[in-house]
Amino acid sequence: MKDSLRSIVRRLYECNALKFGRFTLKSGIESPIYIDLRVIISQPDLLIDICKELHHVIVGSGAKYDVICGVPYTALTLATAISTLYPLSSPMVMRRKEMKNYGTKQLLEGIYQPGQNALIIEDLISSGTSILETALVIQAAGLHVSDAVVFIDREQNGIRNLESYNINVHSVVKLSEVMHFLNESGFLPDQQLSQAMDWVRANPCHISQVVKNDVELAKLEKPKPLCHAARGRLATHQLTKRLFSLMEQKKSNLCVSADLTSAADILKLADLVGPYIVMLKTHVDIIEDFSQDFVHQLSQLSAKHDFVLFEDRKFADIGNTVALQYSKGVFHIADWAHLVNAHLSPGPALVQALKAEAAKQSEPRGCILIAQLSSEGNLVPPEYAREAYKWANQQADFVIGFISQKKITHDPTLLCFTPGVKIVASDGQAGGDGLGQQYNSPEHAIINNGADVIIVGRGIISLLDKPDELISTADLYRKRGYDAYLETLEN
Ligand code: S5P
Repeated sequence: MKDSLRSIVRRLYECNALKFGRFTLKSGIESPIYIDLRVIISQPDLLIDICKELHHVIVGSGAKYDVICGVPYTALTLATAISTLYPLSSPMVMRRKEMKNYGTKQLLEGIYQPGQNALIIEDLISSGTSILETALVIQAAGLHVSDAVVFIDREQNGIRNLESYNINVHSVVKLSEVMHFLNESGFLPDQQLSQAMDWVRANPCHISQVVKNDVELAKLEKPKPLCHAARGRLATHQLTKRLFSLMEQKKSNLCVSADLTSAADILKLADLVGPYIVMLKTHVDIIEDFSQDFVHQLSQLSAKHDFVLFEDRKFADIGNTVALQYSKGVFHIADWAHLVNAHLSPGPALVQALKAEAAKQSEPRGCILIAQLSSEGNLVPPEYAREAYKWANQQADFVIGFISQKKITHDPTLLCFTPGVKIVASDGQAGGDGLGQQYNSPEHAIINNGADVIIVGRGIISLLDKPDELISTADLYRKRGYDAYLETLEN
């Protein structure tokens, strides 16, 4: 333990913030340790030293945040001190524990905007319940919480508990380190040390059931839907902004899937449907006469009609391989595709590798994660959706959304792209293609399942030989998709 921390721990011990003996906790359980960090509020020097250590960990954690929020009450003082010690990096918001019965009735005070990131500050973590309660209030105000920084980790499972709620907790010091230091300094006899260590190990804490229920409720509660323009303003990724702006301008949420095997056919399709779409999706590995000239012409059409190019490569290998598949080979995908997609199964390094390749391009590049598939009997497990959301938060400068049958998050800056869409005579479920594909109508995908962009292949491209019909059908998908989006705004 470094000297500055030793000095803090010694002072905490001297002011009875750390006690060893026999104590009955609020829960009725007997404990050999009692930690009460509230006393630090009366010792400004100690408080400032603790805040400097917390700030050191905040910087080291790499957490991205716009505001900080202390868990009331003790950590409110810590957050305030951090905010005043480091005013440029740490504006503060404050969580109320009780709702006012006058005025704004808000539970989060201060200046903030939906879509911003909040970093939680806490003095001590046992189960993680208090941090989670605070995160819920912050999230209800429309901000994201991905990280929390605590001074002492009691090592009773709190950090792991919060991991399953997508909150990474970084601690300054662990309780075992504190106790070993006190033991070495002669304050804590060997026997008491081993008793306390055994007790900590034998008493893991759990998140309170009440808060667990609140989390489930919060997930079900749909925030008021925002229009494309508002979501575009909140987004930080250039391609997300561009897509929302195109959706607004073209009154379209249509992506056509150009699953054709001839370069000329794809170019013909792109030119015909260009005015009605926001995105064109390709599978370049099915083109029999692929060439760099084709890519050049396709990019020109993307500029002419203003749509985004999405190569549906579904990367699914180790980082080194996907990096090569993305930028090398015959296709040089990174050179021309604004967006690509990736499976989660190989692990997050795959996305990092793609991102590193993307950074070599002069134009912005983005990635869509495959959270769910449309095909019957697919083996994508339900946990992928939660994991995909976590990765999207961690790589917000690269991941713009998900391929998914249902909206997996109400985060307004992340897009839900839904394939398996077809118009049929009857509404709702629209059958399949006999090869595992399962279709929904545009209305079902958008209104019931929360799609932001519908991906349509054969429902449109099968009409390539009848250009007039192809155009009117593309426009019909555009109109039905956009009307369905407008209906979601009214609900
Ligand atoms: O879950 C999925 C994911 C994708 S990207 N289901 C899909 O069908 N897709 C792709 O969307 C698929 O590879 C194809 O290119 C397109 C759907 O085509 P359609 O002809 O069935 O509309």
